[in-house]
Amino acid sequence: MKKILLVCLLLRAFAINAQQPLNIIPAPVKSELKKGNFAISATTTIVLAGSNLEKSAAFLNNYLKEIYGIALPIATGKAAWKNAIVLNFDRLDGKIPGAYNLTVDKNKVYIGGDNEEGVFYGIQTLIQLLPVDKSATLSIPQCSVEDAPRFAYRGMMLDCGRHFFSVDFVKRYIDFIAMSKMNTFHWHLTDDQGWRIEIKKYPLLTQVGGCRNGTIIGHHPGTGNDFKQDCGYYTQEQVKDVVQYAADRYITIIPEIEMPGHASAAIAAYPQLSCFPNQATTIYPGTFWSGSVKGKEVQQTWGVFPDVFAPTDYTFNFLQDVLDEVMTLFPSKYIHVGGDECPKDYWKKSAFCQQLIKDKNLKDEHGLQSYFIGRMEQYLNSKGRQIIGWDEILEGGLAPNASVMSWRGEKGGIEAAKLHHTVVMTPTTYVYFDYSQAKTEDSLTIGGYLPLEVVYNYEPLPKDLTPEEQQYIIGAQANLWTEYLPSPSKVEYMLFPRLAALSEVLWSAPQHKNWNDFKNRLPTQFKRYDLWQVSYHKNGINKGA
Ligand code: TNX
Repeated sequence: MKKILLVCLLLRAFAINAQQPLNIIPAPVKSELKKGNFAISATTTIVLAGSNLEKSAAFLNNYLKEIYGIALPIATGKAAWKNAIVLNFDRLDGKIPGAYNLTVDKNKVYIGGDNEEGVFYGIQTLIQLLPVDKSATLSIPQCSVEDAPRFAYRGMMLDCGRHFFSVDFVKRYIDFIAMSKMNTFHWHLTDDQGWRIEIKKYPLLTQVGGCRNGTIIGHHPGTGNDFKQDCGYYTQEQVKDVVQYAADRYITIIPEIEMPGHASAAIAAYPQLSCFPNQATTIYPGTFWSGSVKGKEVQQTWGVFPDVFAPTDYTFNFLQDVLDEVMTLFPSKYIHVGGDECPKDYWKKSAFCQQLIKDKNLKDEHGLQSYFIGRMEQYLNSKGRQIIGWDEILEGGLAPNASVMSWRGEKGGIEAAKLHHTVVMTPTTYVYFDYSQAKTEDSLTIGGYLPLEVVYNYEPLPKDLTPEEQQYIIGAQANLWTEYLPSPSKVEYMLFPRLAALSEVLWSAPQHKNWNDFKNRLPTQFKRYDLWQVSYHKNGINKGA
């Protein structure tokens, strides 16, 4: 009897352990709820006790203003720590930037970050302690939190090639990432259906490549064409503004310029980039098309297309020029060069390509793809940057310093980590947010089935790797491809609440994760989504919905 009682008590202790006393997502390392509250009012002062913390204070103030209609005074130096939100540095010696302590007592909120990022993440936790009711007084519970991130790379991608999204929405998306304590925005800027970044040396990229004459209606191959022109691109001034906006939120933007495949929009602008410049774009029978097909066209349907970049000096010079401008805009260590889904049909038919394969002693067209990426890597490395590409860049041999985004499952990532290359995990099976969230979706999606629980239970470190090899997996990222996401509200609908689950995968150590407990914290998060006025999938909690 005594033994049973002991087992029961132990079980209860474990259950309590896994339960978070505060509704914070992602789950922190340690948190404790105390008695009493602290009320933030218009006279509460944000005290900058450490230097360079203005960005965190500004973020909090913007949030308070937008959601609750108040902004707090900011003081520096030795202002009193009473009726205050104190931002400071604590020495925590975190392995990865972003550790922080937060305490709320009857006089103040205290946030001590290991570094600037840590203070910023402490602010994100504070935001989650605020009431989810607009009319309430801003009363928060007294508590203490100790926290630190698990992975260094915590990413989210947005495809602005298939559908263009405004600068305002891109900034909102960056805010969503920041509030999830994530630090990387992968900006997919070029694809077959649109080239979205201004390149001064090649104005036709956006004038021609930034517009398509129509889009198929419904799921591929579709039921018709909408016959609507669809245009849009970001000017370099706008890009600089977005990069700064992200940096103020401790987010790095990795730009992606697709090569050698997914290049129809660039080829429509500059046909010389193709192996067969004079051959019109092939429109396959059954494709619903808007307008005539005079020559090279921006694609109006979804899929993979055979007209890819020719590996000529013209193309390499063009891409180097493009990347020169891209590098002046984006200070990121990584430049994403795509590399996925490059059909080899045209390279097989091209006498030039076949000669190049012989001249360079390459095995085949996969060798040619590897040569292509290798040349671009050499160029980017010479400018002090690193390349990252989709896992197809492994085929035919990986460029010496390349990092890999493993999307076709975890296989590519495992292979690359064994070769001691840095890896970001983004497998379709766990983090493709364009897939359906419910078995029967209420709106059009690309297909697939990726419910919240599957995202939540994703473990980015594969068991097949040794601990030494696992160190090459720097983190993970979810991808939001937008073939079937024509509007910001649809993007949000596919993002939420799966972004919350992803944030916990990336931030919280496995021993602090618990699906049932996450589900208990979710209703508060849903109320916060309502406060933000975003669309979200409400079915997330029901298994098999
Ligand atoms: C594959 S993931 C692609 C994208 C599509 C996506 C749709 C990857 C590197 N390529 O071009 O949009 O599937 O889920």
